[in-house]
Amino acid sequence: LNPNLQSRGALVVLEGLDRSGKSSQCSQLLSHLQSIGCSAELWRFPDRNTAVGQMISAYLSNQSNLDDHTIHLLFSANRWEKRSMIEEKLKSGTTLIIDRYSYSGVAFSSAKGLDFDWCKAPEIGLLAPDMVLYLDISPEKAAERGGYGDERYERLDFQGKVREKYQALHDASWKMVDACLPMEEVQKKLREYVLECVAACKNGKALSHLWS
Ligand code: FDM
Ligand code: MG
Repeated sequence: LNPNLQSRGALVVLEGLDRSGKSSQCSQLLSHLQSIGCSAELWRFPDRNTAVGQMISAYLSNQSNLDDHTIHLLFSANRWEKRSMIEEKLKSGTTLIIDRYSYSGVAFSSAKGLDFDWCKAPEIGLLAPDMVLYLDISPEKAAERGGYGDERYERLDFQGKVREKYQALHDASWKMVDACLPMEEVQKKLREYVLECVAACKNGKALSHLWS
């Protein structure tokens, strides 16, 4: 172990379409990490608890209407308002599992027709995840899982567009997991990836920033 390298928690992001199983997989991951004595927390974006988050929540539940650019920037602001807390957590040695991050921001807004690079711009400088785990599912299969709720974006045709945008965003650092595998198998794969990532961060892997 190089003594100049700082040991820290890992920033792990789960992404995927609605009904891909992200939220259940995230909570199982959290329990697993905690059960093996790893300090970990589960966060999600949007974080609906802040003032900005409440505006986002009202928009998603169709209680308010906002210009597409405006809501995009609010989603981004919701990450910026948590940026320093994320950094503190990681530096204190806590691993963060985050349900959605900047990739959702870009995929959902650009799927509405906003310019892809314009959507990426406000995310520049946020902490880059150490690992992105993408739960891959077709919108048709996702819809079979008991259907969508009635929030904005929970429509089959729109989810198809979001998936295309996710495909344009993903790079070699993403781990693609087939979300149609049995839940336990998905969880097993996720655990392997996450443990690998936690170990790398413990051994001094440096934090980086978007978009890297
Ligand atoms: N969403 C989520 C966005 O459009 N932009 C973002 O930056 C984020 C984080 O919000 F439809 C969308 C994705 C989803 C909706 O998310 C609410 P949850 O995970 O379903 O609560
Ligand atoms: Mg949802």
